Amino acid sequence: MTVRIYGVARTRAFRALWTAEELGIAYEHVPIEIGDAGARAPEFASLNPNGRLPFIDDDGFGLFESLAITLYLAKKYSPGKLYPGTLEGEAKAWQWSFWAIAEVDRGVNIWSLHAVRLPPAECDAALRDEALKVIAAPFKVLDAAVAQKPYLLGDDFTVADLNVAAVISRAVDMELGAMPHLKAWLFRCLDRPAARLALALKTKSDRETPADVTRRIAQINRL
Ligand SMILES: N[C@@H](CCC(=O)N[C@@H](CS)C(=O)NCC(=O)O)C(=O)O
Repeated sequence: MTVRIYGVARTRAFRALWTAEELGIAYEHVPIEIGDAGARAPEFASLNPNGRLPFIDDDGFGLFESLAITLYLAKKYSPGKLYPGTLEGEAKAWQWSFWAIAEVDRGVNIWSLHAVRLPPAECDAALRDEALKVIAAPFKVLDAAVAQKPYLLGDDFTVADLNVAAVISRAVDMELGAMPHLKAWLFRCLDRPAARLALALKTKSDRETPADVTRRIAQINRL
């Protein structure tokens, strides 16, 4: 039985791909694009009626929302290891996951589009600066959280780290000198063999994304 992961690696599908690599499970990557020719095509409506990426099909069980997917896979395939084994550990993994989505996901995406991914002439400096302002306070919180320990929950890498590091993975291109603990932690997470494999897919897919698709990403997602 194979988990099918839908979505080009450039998208939030990266989060699911990294998790699958971390778990060492057999999976099939279906690198469909955003939009009408991909995730919004009628055949995918039952898997994700939102028409967004990623979603998975685990032996007939469909799931959308990237961090619900990573938490589900970690709990199913690595309880007590990648997925914390205690109630409190589980709650902390949820805490950091919801935090990442609510506090930094959109800001990092806006920054990355208007600092790195759009053609330079189309980058909006005001949007980029506003995004940096929005993420400044939560980034300080994260910096403090990993100042005294290697990972968010303590000595071991867990799905809490994977989720937060995956959400802010594009922050590797930011100037992070003022947040040395966050920077060291982020690079530690992204240097894991499983992360490197998933990042290679993402980098390849970034390179293969034409400028008009990047423009569409900014438009569709109002970034
Ligand atoms: N909260 C969702 C967001 C999903 C999302 O916005 N995905 C983007 C790609 S990274 C997408 O599919 N955008 C195209 C669209 O909305 O049509 C998650 O984390 O899975």
